[in-house]
Amino acid sequence: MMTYQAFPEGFLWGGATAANQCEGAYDADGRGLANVDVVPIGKDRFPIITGQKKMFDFEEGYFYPAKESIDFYGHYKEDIALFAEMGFKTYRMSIAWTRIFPKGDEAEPNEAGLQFYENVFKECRKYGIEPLVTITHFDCPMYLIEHYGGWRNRKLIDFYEHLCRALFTRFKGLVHYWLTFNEINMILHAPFMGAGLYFEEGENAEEVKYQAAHHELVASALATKIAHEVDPDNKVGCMLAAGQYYPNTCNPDDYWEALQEDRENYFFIDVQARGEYPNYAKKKFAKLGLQLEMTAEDLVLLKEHTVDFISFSYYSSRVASADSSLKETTAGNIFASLKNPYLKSSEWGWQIDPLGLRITLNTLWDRYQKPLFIVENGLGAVDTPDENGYVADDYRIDYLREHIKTMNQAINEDGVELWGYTTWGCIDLVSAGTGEMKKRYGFIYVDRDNEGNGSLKRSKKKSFAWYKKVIASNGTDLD
Ligand code: P53
Repeated sequence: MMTYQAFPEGFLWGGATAANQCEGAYDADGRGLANVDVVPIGKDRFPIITGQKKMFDFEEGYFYPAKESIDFYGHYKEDIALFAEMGFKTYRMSIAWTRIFPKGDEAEPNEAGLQFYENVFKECRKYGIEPLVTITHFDCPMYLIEHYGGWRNRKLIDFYEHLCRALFTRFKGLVHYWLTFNEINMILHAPFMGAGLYFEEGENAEEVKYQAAHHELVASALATKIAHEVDPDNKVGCMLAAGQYYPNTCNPDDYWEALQEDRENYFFIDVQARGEYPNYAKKKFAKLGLQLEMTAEDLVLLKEHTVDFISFSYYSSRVASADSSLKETTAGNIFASLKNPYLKSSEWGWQIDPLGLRITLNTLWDRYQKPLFIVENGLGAVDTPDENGYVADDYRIDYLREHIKTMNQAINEDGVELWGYTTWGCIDLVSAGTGEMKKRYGFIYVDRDNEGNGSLKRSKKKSFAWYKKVIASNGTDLD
């Protein structure tokens, strides 16, 4: 057996999920409808999540996987017991906004919704699992989209503030780690899923997206302020869909292109971590002629309430080129990029690059000097259970092992400060990008298919025992 240097004491090992991808029970106990409920599986999904096709309610002839999902709502005790069996130190999950405020603009929260999350957090605490809570993971109440236009409207800041106050006061002492917006840069790539944005004919989509982004950035700063006021022990993080861009060649034009692409994503974190709009962004807005409304108070809020830590998802690195005639892109990813010939791909065409994680960790650390948290990483793959329902997912173990190795090097050889690691979809759940169940990430198999058939029975995959050992050895035993 090869042993590796240990991770720092208290390192937060765990797994991650999101409400809309696992809870189901979309209309239980007063819950309202959200954007993430009305995105079906199939060919219309992409135009809908990107805000080009309008679907504001369930329609005939479509299947909506989030309605039932894996019914975490009805299985949370069983599922958390399994996480505890693996030795999770933390569990990253998200709040369904519409369980707390079904329409989004009510004066009082829905008690049944608050009670559900209180039960979940208490269940975690029973096993010594620290909840890490994403306040919004792609969800926005449909009512706010239909009546206010989603995050393009400044009023959303108030509704979000209201949500945050309800959560911070009710869960004081039960939750200490909060993330304000999942993958905040997703607003540029999947604006309906990211921020409830739908574009009317002839609209300046860039302007709408950056105005909505400004509202989210201000809301994030406000949430940070309130979280600290309510409980000084609260730690608030931002969340980036990360993955370094590489230049396609050493041609300086390609390097410049890669830098520009990286900035498009880092822009959000630059504001959340440093507290101001970077010059390159101001110049870009001016060049594009974007008219963005920002108040003097907004800028003060941004400056005074930067995040405590930086969290991110990492699945792959990306490639940029100045040569626009190059067309060979990676398939199946909202962040389509050029293909990297040095890397292998997953069954969904996502390129696998463990060293890219070390590079991304170092870049973020060099840029911000704030503690980091990897809150998503993993391999989406087809699992085929044997006659006993067992999945021997060595491919997933290999993927995770190689990423944990470079994470270890980033900490122990490069000195990056990393608080924790939560693998994506620790229990199989619905894919955000495609709506499939077939694209599985979990240590726990869930019997359900793309059409919604299946018993929902949970069973442990081979990776379950493996991850348990990794956590028990604090990362020294990866065999
Ligand atoms: P799925 C694309 C690229 C990077 C992160 O994705 C992404 C996406 C969305 O497809 O989203 C995050 O399920 C997101 C999760 C999502 C996960 O990556 O498409 O935060 O909600 O499930 C994996 O395989």
